[in-house]
Amino acid sequence: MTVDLLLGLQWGDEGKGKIVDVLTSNYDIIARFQGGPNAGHTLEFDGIKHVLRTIPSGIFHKKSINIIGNGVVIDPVVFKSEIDGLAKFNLDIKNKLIISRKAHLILPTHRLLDAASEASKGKAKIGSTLKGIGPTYMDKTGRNGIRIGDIELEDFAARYRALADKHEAMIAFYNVDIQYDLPELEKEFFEAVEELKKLTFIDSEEYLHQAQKSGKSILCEGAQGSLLDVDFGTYPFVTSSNTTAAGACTGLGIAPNKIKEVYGIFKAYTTRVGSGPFPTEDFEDAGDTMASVGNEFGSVTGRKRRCGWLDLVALKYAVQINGVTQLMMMKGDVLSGFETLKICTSYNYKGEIIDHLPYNIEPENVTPIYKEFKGWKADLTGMTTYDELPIELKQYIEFIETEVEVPIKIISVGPDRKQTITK
Ligand code: 2SA
Ligand code: MG
Repeated sequence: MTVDLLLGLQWGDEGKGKIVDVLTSNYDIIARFQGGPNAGHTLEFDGIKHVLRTIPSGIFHKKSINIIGNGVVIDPVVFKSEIDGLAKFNLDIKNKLIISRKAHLILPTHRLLDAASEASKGKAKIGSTLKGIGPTYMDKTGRNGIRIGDIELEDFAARYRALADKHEAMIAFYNVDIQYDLPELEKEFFEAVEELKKLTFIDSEEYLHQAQKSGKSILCEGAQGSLLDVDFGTYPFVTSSNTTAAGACTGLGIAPNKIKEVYGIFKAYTTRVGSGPFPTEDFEDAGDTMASVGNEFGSVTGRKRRCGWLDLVALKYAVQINGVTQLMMMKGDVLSGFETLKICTSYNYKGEIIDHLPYNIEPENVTPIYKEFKGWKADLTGMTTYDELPIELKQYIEFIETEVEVPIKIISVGPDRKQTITK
């Protein structure tokens, strides 16, 4: 029996989808534990590129069962389009994908509330993906939410109406200009709910408990990144779930002492999409080069991602909170061609040099302090072994390992499954 956990250590988009896909053949079950259609997990194989939103990244492997846990929020409309998009792959969705009855539903009015809340904030907006994530988790913790299991109840429509009516009053309260046609959105919603009903609903905590007892291996798949965690991220510029290791326990019903390996995924540099502080953000050529070479655009919203150097202060913080046991470094290939590379090793925080993440990392408080590294010219994308990598990249990797005190076990040198080097 094994339960391992994989999560992003930065602000999301570290490449989790690719690594789950690479690791999937080692696991019987892949389980998502938080987030929802704000996630965009990109997988590339056999010349195909596919973005998954709510569905776990093990769906393309013949063997694995994919679970959407209680901690996830599901929008039936997005979900239906995801299922439709998978039709051409002839996957046995009905048997390979199962959903927790305790997962919460995103209603059309949750999306509208998200838009109204963002519009009301003006310049201070969070930069939400506007998928209704925040309002849905608010209803969950406020004990007003509707869950997947409720779809099976006779009074589902009445429960829906009561909550949607309340949301409409709240939208009016925001007093912002939001245009919408609710009957049209509801038509689409209820049609999608009918499609959702064709899938398998389970009590996933019990399923996972039995799976563990019968010796099955489980990989828990995180979404977004540790710095977007509602407790430990750069609040309020965060998402509304626990993206860190503890989220896997609450989002699946897996006990903490059952988790063995914690795989921490990070990019060789840093990106962030949406608002909020980002100490190592680069506004010069380096940032632009990372964005264009790394194709740094949101896989859900298409937004350009902000780019900058690797931040070891933030990385150490994430490693510590998650108890990371193995690191995986993505997109090293994007750094090929830089004369000099930089890694932030500490912060000047209000005049004091610190190497931990303080309460407030707004730019007026924090100036990053960098160590420089010699760059390399070689194209890494065809390399298959650690030995082949340029000495300068090895020095970069080994510096990170020494500082963070966790080994880097996988180095990704391109988006395809095959472009993955094991160390
Ligand atoms: P939300 O939608 O309310 O959870 O947004 C709150 C903040 O969390 C950020 N966030 C993300 N950051 C990076 N990647 C995410 N997923 C998509 C992707 C994003 C996209 O994989 O590319 O396509 O733009 C993601 N989801 C949420 C968000 O930017 C806010 O800062
Ligand atoms: Mg993504």
